[in-house]
Amino acid sequence: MTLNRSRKDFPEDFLFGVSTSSYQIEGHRFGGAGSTHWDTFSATPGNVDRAEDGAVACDHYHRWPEDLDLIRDGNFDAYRFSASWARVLPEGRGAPNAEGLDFYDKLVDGMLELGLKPALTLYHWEMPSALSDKGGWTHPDVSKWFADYALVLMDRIGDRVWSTATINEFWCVSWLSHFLGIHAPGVRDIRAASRAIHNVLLAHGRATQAMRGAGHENLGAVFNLEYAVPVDDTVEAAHAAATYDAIFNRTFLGAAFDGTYPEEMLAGLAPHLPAGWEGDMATIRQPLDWVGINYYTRKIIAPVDGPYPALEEVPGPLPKTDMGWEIYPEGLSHFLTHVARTYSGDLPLYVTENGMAGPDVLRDGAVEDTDRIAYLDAHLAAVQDAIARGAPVKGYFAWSLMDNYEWALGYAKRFGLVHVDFHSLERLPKASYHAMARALARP
Ligand code: IFM
Repeated sequence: MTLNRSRKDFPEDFLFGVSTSSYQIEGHRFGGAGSTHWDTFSATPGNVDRAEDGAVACDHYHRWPEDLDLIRDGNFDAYRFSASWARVLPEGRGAPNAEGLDFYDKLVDGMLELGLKPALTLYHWEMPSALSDKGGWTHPDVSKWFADYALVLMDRIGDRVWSTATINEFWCVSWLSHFLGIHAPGVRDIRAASRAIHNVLLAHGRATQAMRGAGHENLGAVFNLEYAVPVDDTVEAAHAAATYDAIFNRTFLGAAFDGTYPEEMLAGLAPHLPAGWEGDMATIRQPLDWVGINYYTRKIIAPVDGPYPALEEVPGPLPKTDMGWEIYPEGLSHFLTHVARTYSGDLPLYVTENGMAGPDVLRDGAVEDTDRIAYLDAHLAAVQDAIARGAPVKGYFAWSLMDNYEWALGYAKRFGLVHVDFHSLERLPKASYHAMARALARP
């Protein structure tokens, strides 16, 4: 099976890449990295399926040359990777881990040698345990600690990375992890969640300011967006969906681009925000060079009786991925046009993550993941649609290069274009990888 579109259907300078993140692939036990809140969260029974952790993951720490070759041979232009705060600064502050800095240095040089653009993310969820012990994202000083970490890492590799994102997925860092308690640190508390929301945004602002001051360029941030659909046409359902949209999407986009929080978010969270939060909004709202959008699905939202936010997700009718997420490519073209019109204007937009977990089967030495090819094709068509409607979309990164640690769901959910055998750690390109490689081949 092939994709119905190829590189020639996109603008000349359009970039294609793949994404990964440090804890999900590197093997955190290697190379002197400090403990992170994912190490302790996963060691607590009931938090992660089969209590799996990222200690070995895909062993990218040792196998990175092979992984970069796969990216080059897939005809991709760029590699979106992340650095682990706890690998760079095992205690979160203070003395850097020389081996950790050397690792990212070699990795970036390795990408450049293969002609791949290094697209760095500073935080894809490895809060060092030493800082987590102090309250992590709820601590009033966490934004300063993060800005300091950003400068330590950028001082080493900032001269060679192509782009830098501060935070991956503000909503996951704050709401999913401190209100829903599904991700580390597994807190379920509205006050902690409100503080985490504000502090992770402030961390983005301060780090951006600090990096800009040090002369670093091409700075952005990555927002995960979900399309909220009211369950029916009642006023209550419309309000519930608007509240979901506010908490998931508009809180972070509004703060980063306009320096404001939406009314539906303040209605529930204002009493819990840190005192004097209004004074931080100008710092949060930093000029950016590009915007990253991670998009996977839509959610059907129903009102419920109960405390704020008084809503729940209900199953929808569309075909679903192995995550149980409905496949709704229209949401991607909606967000690409909506974000440009409402928030970011002419700034380049990148789809920094998009992909699906599938029921992949390795048979006779091959994985025929035709459902993934169809998913990628439909979402690339949505990108084309957004471009045709004037959205300045400049690139698309598939999630993910290879199967990896899917957080609280462990290793069972496979998002990769490349299959990983988690016993032998052998990599095997799936049909989707070959389809992308054919589509992206240059004449
Ligand atoms: O695996 C995650 C990634 O770490 C962040 N974005 C969503 C992906 C799939 O759940």
